[in-house]
Amino acid sequence: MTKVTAYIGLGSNLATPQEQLKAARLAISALKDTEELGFSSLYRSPPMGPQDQPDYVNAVMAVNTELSPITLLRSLQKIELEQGRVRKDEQWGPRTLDLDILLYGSEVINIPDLIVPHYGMAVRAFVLYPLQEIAPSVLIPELGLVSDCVDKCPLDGLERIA
Ligand code: ROI
Repeated sequence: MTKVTAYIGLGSNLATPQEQLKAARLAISALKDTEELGFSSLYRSPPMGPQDQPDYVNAVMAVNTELSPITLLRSLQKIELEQGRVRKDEQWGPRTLDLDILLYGSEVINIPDLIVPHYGMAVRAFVLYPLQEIAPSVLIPELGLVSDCVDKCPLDGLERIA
């Protein structure tokens, strides 16, 4: 199998978000045929969507992986569940852990459970700014350079956590 560089978005706004992201980072690094290449700073961001929920902590992780996109997705969903994620009916409600495949090499993927590049990533400050920190010159298929997307994206209250 060939190795692909994938970027994963991490988010949490329940149950000590910084600890959730730390645990998720370890779990992702421990996945079969997967190694960590980079991890951004942590960022605090006001909730996008319903406002009656806590602020989020967000980060982006780069990995080299031999897992297929769908196997990577299922592995990330397992980690979400292991860290206590409960899927509720509310679409944009609070969550202990959200792991999204943002990019998988330069592939464009559109299958029932997985759309890559992640929809909305080009306009979400809490995705673009951490991604830019670890991969400023990466190309988002069909959207352009991360750094160009950042230039068009307001911070929306995003703050790097010292
Ligand atoms: N808002 C922020 N700031 N960060 C997130 O990770 C995040 N994730 C979500 C929704 C509910 C859309 N809002 C978010 O899934």
